[in-house]
Amino acid sequence: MPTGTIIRSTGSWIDVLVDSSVIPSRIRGRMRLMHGDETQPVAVGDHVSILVQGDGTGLITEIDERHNCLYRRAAGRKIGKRQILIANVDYIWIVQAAEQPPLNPGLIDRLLVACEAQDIPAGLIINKIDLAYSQLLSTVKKLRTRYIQLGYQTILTSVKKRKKLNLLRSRFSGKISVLLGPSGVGKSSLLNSIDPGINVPVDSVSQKTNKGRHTTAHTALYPLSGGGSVADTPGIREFGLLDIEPWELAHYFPDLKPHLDKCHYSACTHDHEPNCGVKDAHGRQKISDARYDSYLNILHSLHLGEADIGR
Ligand SMILES: Nc1nc2c(ncn2[C@@H]2O[C@H](COP(=O)(O)OP(=O)(O)O)[C@@H](O)[C@H]2O)c(=O)[nH]1
Ligand SMILES: [Mg+2]
Ligand SMILES: [Zn+2]
Repeated sequence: MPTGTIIRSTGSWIDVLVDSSVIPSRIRGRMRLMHGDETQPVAVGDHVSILVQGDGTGLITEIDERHNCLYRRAAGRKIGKRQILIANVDYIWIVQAAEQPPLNPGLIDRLLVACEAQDIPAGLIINKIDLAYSQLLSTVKKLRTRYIQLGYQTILTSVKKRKKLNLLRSRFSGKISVLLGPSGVGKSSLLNSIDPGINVPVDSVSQKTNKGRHTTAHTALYPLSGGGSVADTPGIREFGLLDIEPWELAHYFPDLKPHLDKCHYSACTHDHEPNCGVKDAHGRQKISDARYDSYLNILHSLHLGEADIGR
């Protein structure tokens, strides 16, 4: 039975890459019911077995165990369930624009927590660096320094001026990488410009709202000509975290973690508790205000539970 990787899932069809051909597939009825806490039975990146039928379409009969996956808390009709964005990945790049749309450090930190909690290595791309002058440029550079100090690779790119695209291409090589971030930051443009074999539709940022229109509707995994593949994802507007207890959260902040053993209470949430190593380190400026604020924001949203919208 052929085995392959899911490279796109649009609702009605699931595209499975087998060797070098794409087989539009469906999932066996029985399997559709077997996904418990998850919003859907399969995700892009899943390794599957298929039966090829007379008309050339496939029937997915088996899904291999995932070695990791990135997920968020579903909103809407399936609220509270696990929405898997992608499975079996090596590296997640959180993508921001220096401007249009504006930088959102709170979202960066939230996404980094998800990557840490799911044990997936992550880095940061700040694109549209061509739009950053004087004040903004120094903000961007400070941000870069902050994340590099935390141990996250951070690359400032420009598709327009072709800055650091070769570096990015070399980072993607041989790995399964993901581009994750808000709509309009240039994820699809980056992919198109690092590999001419990829042809993702790109839309312009609306002048009125400064927000990109939704051109990328579904996650898709693109094979790279030099080996490896990159997933383009639809814009993330909110990202609700799941399966993280409040006392656990600081473990996913590399800058908070070294101070945890100085807290008096073992279940300290580093918020209101006395004798707290984290608050003490923040007071001594060992932890930046921005990161401590992000921590408190995320902590509060974990306390909100079902009412959290993930912003
Ligand atoms: N000035 C500038 N514009 C860019 C850059 N990269 C992408 N854009 C523009 O930003 C808009 C959104 O790009 P797109 O790739 O669709 O963003 P996505 O929603 O993250 O996939 C498009 O109009 C692109 O031409 C860049 O480096 N500099
Ligand atoms: Mg896009
Ligand atoms: Zn504490």
